[in-house]
Amino acid sequence: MSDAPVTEKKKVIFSAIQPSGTITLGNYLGALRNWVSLQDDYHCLYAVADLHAITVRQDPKVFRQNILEAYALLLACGIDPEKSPFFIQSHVHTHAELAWILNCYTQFGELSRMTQFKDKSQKHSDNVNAGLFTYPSLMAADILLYQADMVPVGIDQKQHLELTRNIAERFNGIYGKTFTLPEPYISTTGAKIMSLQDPTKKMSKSDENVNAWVAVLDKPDTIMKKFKRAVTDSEAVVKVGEGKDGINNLIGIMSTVTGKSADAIAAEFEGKGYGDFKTAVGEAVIETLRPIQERFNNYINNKDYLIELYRKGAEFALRLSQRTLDKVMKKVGYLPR
Ligand code: ATP
Ligand code: LTN
Repeated sequence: MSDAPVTEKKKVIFSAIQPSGTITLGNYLGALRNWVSLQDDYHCLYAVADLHAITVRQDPKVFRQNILEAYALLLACGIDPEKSPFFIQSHVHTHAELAWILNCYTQFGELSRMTQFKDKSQKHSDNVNAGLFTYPSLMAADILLYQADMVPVGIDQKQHLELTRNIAERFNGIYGKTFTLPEPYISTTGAKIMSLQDPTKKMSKSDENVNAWVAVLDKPDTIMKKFKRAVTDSEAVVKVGEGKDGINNLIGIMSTVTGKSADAIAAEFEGKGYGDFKTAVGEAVIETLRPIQERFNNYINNKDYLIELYRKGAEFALRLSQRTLDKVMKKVGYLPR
């Protein structure tokens, strides 16, 4: 529990994740793990960002299942809906409404500079749609609707958060204080887990090479195989170093899951080969994910319970976010309903 004085108002945290396929170890260590640990000390709200996910084409049947699985998996990771309202973005209509308004306070030039837009429009060059371009205004709406103070994300989302602040400042500048300016919350370990096959690139669930990522729901022997195949270097020394991206990444993963420092890990594996080290990392990851996988299997087989939870979450989120939307609409000059 927080040791902050009881009179001090708890800060608000908001974050979301796209249900665009398997949730990876990168998502877990970079973002989800922090979502869980922040729940006691802050007012947290979390969402499955399914509106964002259709910026890339989705098969309806698979998509429906992915949304439910993402919801169940986040619960399994430790999101506690009693403490943190937890909902599905498309169930709360204020998100799309505020996103439209914020689009009109976001510049074309700002959106053009977003690295994620540049990367994704290259990757999906046959479908560079307007949603992919205005993705950050919807993300800004998600955050600003709840007057969030902090947003736990991996480092790749920092640029979107800076844009969110700029949009909020611009709006506040024109209409007076309306939005809280959010800060990114990026942990020092696990903020950027790299691909196991090309450790100069981030581990990404949309990577076509399945050996590049570990899914939170991968079976133990699959996880072990993927770690054993991880690309390293020819030096055979377990120690952080320049030009050792593969080993640096494995040490980073080991350190994040065990809480040991990189130096302690290097000392433990001094004189041992990469084979031993990879096996140890694989085992540590398997043990971290095992209880999550067990809980996931329980949740996903209890659909009625999931529906009850996400409905409650959406009701709460709508009530809270409507206050901000009403305020915004009044300031812009819309007539009251
Ligand atoms: P995609 O591969 O489709 O871009 P993604 O794996 O990046 O998807 P998102 O839903 O965009 O997944 O991200 C969810 C959260 O996980 C974000 O906070 C993001 O910063 C974090 N995250 C994603 N990949 C990593 C990674 N490799 N290391 C650390 N954090 C990550
Ligand atoms: N763009 C984010 C997912 C996301 C998000 C948000 C994260 C959508 N809305 C609001 C934090 C706050 C991503 O991780 N790719």
